[in-house]
Amino acid sequence: MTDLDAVITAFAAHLRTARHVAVLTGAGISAESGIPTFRDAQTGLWAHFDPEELASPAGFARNPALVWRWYAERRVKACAAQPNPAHYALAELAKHVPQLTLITQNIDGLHQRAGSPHVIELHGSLHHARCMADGSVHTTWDYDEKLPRCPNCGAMLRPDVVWFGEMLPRKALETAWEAALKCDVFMSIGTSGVVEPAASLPRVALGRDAAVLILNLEQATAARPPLFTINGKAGEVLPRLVREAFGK
Ligand code: BV8
Repeated sequence: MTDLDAVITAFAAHLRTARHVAVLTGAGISAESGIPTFRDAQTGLWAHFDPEELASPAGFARNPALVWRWYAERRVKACAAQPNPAHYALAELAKHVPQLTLITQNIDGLHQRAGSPHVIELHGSLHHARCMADGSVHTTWDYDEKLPRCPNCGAMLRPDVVWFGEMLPRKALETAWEAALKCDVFMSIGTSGVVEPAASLPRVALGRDAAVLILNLEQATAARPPLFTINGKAGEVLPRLVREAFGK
């Protein structure tokens, strides 16, 4: 039995008896859908832009057309992408545990398309734009001189995402924090765990003695239960984990 087999067997046992599973996902869960991770996204035209520069109020104020072009391209990629087995495994897992809270840092909407019923989007969505004047949120918009305009008042729209330096949606963050405090099993999938306050969620769960799995491609650190680490692809590991736990 390999280390991976042992961790999957051990963590599957926690899933089988879980009362409340909380899951935090990052860009890595969408990588196998062909969507570059946040830091890998800087290729081609974007190679010489710092994502934190583009994903910031100052970056948008400086060059709204450039930032809109970046989000428009990412939106096209997200719409063309398909959920991968990792997204579907989490949708399947929700059918087998009493309570599952799915929290994502991603803005691509792939969890919803995989059938996950309630998705907490901590950092907003590529598929929404917000009016900078009246705060209305839109799922379709027209461009005027390369900039989307509010159909209500004509003011400029901005991507309805959380930029660096901006507060997260209060309800989303409260729900995520409460899930990390109350869950008995926590999974962190495909995130480098750099961006706060999302990055603190696994630590909050661990502090409450939840069983915690960190699954990404980073060099797995030595871990002792209730902390488990797997260095592996979410699209391969998650389906195995759900099958091991529930035979599905
Ligand atoms: C805020 C939306 C109050 C836009 C994003 C302490 C407390 C609070 C705030 C801070 C703090 N310290 C610093 C801050 C400020 C800042 C921050 O955290 N900065 C970092 C750089 C240190 N936080 C904020 O500004 C937040 N606001 O807290 O407001 C405040 C403000 C200022 C100062 C104090 C308090 C707002 C943060 C939200 C920013 N918006 N996204 C957009 O997408 O365009 S962040 C964006 O980057 C993502 O949403 C995500 O959160 C993050 C990227 O992280 P990952 O998803 O992890 O992706 P990454 O590429 O890094 O890693 C991919 C991972 O996947 C890797 O681990 C890889 O191994 C793995 N992987 C790859 N392939 C696979 C895989 N794993 C499995 N399978 C695979 N196939």
